Amino acid sequence: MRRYVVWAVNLLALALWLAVPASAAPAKGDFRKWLETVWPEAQKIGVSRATFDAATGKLQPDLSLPDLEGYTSKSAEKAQAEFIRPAGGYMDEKYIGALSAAGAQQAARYRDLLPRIEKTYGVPGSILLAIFGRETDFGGEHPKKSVVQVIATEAFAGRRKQYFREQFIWALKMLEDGDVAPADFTGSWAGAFGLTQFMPTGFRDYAVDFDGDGKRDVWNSVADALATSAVELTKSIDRDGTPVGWQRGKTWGYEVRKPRGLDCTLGGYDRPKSVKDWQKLGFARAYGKAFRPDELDDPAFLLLPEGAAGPAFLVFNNFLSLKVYNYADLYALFVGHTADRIAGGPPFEAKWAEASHLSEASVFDLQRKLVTLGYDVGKVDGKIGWKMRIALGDFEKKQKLPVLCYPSEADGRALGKVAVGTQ
Ligand SMILES: [Ca+2]
Repeated sequence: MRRYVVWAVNLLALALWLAVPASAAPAKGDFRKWLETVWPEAQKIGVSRATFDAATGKLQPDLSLPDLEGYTSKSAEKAQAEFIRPAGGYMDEKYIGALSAAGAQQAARYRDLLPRIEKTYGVPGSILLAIFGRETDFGGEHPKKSVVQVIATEAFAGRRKQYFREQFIWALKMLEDGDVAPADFTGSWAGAFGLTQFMPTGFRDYAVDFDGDGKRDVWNSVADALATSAVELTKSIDRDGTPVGWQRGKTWGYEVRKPRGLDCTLGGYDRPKSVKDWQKLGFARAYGKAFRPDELDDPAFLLLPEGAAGPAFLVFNNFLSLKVYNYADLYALFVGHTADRIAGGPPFEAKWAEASHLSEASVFDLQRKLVTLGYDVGKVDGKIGWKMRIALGDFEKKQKLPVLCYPSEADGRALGKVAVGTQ
């Protein structure tokens, strides 16, 4: 949730602002009353009344934030849908190439630090640099939103109130403990802060003082921030409760060449096979490289971001660890691939198909129709995740359509007559 493409967010904020009727704003008095309901919870974890008052005395919600409840309209939803980029767009070669070149310079700059972090936590420097580059352009970006204000606003009027309420009390605890001075407590519009972007509970659970100056400073110390990211990766737990912490010495995955006549419904996180078994099905590594002998028996998942078209990947436990950091497949893939590039690896061998320019609204519509027919599409969220791809592939097989595991016009026509109940 905490990491988004900045341009999309700016446009979205603008679109929402244009679409918001001024009368929808909650009364200021409601916010004050709401703050007092948070006080007992803050007190319980050790926040003093003085810290609470100092942080909240003049606090007002920031109603310019995107996606607040009571602040969306049809036109805003439509505007948001237009900002969905196809996979190939996310994997822009120019951006990845530039980021990797800058990452290689950072690797030279931190050639003493990065091996020490890897020795301690098992996470390679190239992975941490890819995250560092992706999140804040290696510290070049300094998002200046007030973390307390953003998080309080989200807890008061956002769509994930409970989540942000917890973040809010832990943000207050950080002020109580002197982890950060109030004026320095700045971050992104999503409430994430520091060189590699943490939330308050992430800071609570993972922050380390790796440079040994007595302070856990994820804003100014590259050592502290990257080590904290490494700790977070080693402690990843999947949504279903499975520990998927980063495994020392293992890779995240590989781009692979697909066999002719590939059954794209083999792609998914509930159908692992050993690398050996994938090889038996005809999968081989891109560029004709060999798999590592010590990984041949490891469970691997087939990832097909664009279904039967576009590149294919076999990914391991460490990919799932990256996904906990940010649940989007494309984020994890971006980080894994950029890390390989920083370490001198080649670009993607296969071309991204840029298969879909579908809006989120039309994907949402297809999802609701597939659900009506009894398919499991995962979350009905307008995104083309792995369960949605498998559901489409199964549907396409049943309808004797080309099996693409990706939305096509033929799917749209075949699903066109399915009536779904209004919500
Ligand atoms: Ca430190």
